[in-house]
Amino acid sequence: MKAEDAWGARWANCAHPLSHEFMRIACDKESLVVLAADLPTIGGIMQLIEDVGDHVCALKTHVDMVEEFNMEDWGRVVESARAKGMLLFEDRKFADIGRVAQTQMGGLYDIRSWADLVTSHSVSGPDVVDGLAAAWEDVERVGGVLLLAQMSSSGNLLEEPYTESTLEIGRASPHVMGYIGNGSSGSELKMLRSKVGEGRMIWTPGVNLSAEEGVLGQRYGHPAEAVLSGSDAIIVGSGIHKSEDPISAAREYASSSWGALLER
Ligand code: 5BU
Repeated sequence: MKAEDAWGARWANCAHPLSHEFMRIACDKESLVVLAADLPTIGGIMQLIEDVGDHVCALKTHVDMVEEFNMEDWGRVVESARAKGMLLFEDRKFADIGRVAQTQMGGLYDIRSWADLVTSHSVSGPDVVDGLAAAWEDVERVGGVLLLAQMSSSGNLLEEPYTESTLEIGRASPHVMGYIGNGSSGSELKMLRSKVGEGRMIWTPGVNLSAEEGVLGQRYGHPAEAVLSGSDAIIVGSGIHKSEDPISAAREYASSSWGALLER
């Protein structure tokens, strides 16, 4: 299916090149799944990519949870994700002043050199986004930022006025590809979508086909409901990597999210 037909107004109105890249991949794979590869070893992540990479559009990582991290082995992860046609997305949740965020994009993990997308809090103000963009510029790469407008964890402090200020920061920067929304709540997502409009993506963690509650305060909603409420990508971790059959699970999340997009 052609991306502009599947995505409609979103395709026409999103300006960030990586949003189009994502929408194209989603159409190729008939899936809106972003895989949260929350595993502690490089071998485990490699195996997961091998197993489910054909059904997911992006690999979301937390590099700082990987034991014995080194750039050489990480390069293999990056390579195999790219070979499977996935975007690389480091869920770093930056939150410092711009200059420090720019420096943190380098360092041991050198996120700027391989990540296409990163998450950032907006709590420190708009300059954090400029710092992240400057870091990609330093290595002559283009990247996109997803600002946390909502979270899925219970009792989080990202209330409506904070969400609105976050959207203001996002509107002012071409580097902000979109926002993280709370996938566990259709009503919160509809509200967020109505404020965001068509020009930015909303990606949502907090989705699971079977569970309603995760460990330590994680909340879950149904992936199809999230997409129907305005989410453009469902971020799925344990629903896939903790499943007894990750391949079938990835297929189910793919078809549930893709079906909901076509319905939308
Ligand atoms: P789960 O296993 O599907 O619950 O994993 C969810 C992932 O999404 C995990 O990597 C979190 O770091 C990430 N996440 C989240 O769960 N909720 C949020 O509000 C944000 C990120 Br932001």
